[in-house]
Amino acid sequence: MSLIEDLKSLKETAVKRINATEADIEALRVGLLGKKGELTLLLKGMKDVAPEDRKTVGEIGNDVRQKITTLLSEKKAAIEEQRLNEQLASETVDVTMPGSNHHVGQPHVLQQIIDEIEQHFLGLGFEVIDDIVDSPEVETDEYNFERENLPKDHPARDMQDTFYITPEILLRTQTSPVQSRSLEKHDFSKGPLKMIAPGKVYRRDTDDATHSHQFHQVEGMVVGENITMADLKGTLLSIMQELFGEKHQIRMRPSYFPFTEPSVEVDVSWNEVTPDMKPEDIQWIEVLGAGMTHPNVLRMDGIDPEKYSAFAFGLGPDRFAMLKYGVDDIRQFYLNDVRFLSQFNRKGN
Ligand code: FA5
Repeated sequence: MSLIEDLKSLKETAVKRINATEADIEALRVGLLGKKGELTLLLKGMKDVAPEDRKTVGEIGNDVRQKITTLLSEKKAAIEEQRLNEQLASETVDVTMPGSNHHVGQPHVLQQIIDEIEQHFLGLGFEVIDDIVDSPEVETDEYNFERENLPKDHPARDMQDTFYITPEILLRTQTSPVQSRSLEKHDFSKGPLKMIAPGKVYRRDTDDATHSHQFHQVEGMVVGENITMADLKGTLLSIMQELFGEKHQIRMRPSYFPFTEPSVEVDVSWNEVTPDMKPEDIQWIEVLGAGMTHPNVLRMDGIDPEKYSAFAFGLGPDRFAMLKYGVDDIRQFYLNDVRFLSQFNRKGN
C-alpha cells in the first residue's frame, strides 16, 4: 500500500533531516508536522484507504508523528545544551590572571599635608575652622590688618603685598584674620580657645622656587589663662616632629610680627642632618611664624590681656610639603600635572 510506503519513507527522511540539522528545529517541525506539513498532507490520503486498513495505517501514522516529535525535542535539547556549553566555555574566568588596575583619584598632596596637620591638632583638642563664614578668603582690611595691630599707615603692611578689591576689601594675605573672627565668637566660660584655621591666602609675591602668589597657611591660636611661650614651643615642636620625624633639624629664631610679642620664626633643615655636618653646611627653609599674641590684638577683640594670654602661629603647608617630599620648586604643586601629583598617594593605591 503506497500510503504506508510513503509514511515509512517520510519517517526515514525525517530522521535524517532532524539528525543533520544544526539550528532550525522550529522550521523543521512546521515543515513536517504543521498544518501544511508533509505528514499532515500524507495523512489526508487516509480518506482513500480501505476501511479495514485504516487502523493499521492510522497506527503507522501515529508512530511516525510520535517518532518525529520525540526526535525533534531531543535534538532541540541537544542544541540548547551545546549552545550553553559553548557560552560557558567562552565566558570562563581565569582567576589566576593578574587583575587590571583602575586609576583611583586622591586628594592633592597639599590637601594631604593639611589633613595630617588637622589630625595632629584634633588630637591635641583643637577645633578646626575652615568654613567660608568664619574663615573667608575675601576679607576686609579691618580683619586682615587693623585688628592684627596693623593700622593703615603701618610700615609692616609692606611685608605682605596685597591684592586689593576695593580700598577696604582684599584677598586675605594671611589666615591671621581668623584669630579675631574666632575670638569674637568664643565663650570663655566653656574653657580656653584652641583653634586652627587652614586655608588659601594671596600675595602679590613674584613666583619663584619658594614663593607662590597663592599658597596655603594654617593659622593656630590658643587663648586662656597662663598660656606661656613654653606652651607655644611645645606645640610647635610636636607638629614638627609629627611631620618630619627626627630626620630634619628644627631651629627657632627671634623675629618680628606686629601682632605678636615676642615673635619667632621656625626653620627646618632642607637636608637630613648628620652628626659630622658643620653648621654652615645645613640649609634652612622658613616654614612658620609665631609668637605670644600682642596685648593690643587681645584688647581689640574685647579680651582683657591682664587676665588672658595667648599664642598664635601661621604655618605654610606648601613649604612643609616641599620639605617632606623633597620637592625643590613650589610651582610644581600648582601645575596640575597628574604624573607629578600621582606620586603622592597616602593610601598607596
Ligand atoms: C604670616 O603670614 C603670619 N600671619 C604668621 C603668624 C601668625 C605669625 C600668627 C605670628 C602669629 P609670614 O608672612 O612669615 O607670616 O608667612 C607664614 C608662612 O607662610 C611662612 O613661614 C611660609 O611658610 C609661608 N609663606 C609665606 N609667603 C609665602 C609664599 N609666597 N609662598 C609660599 N609660602 C609662603
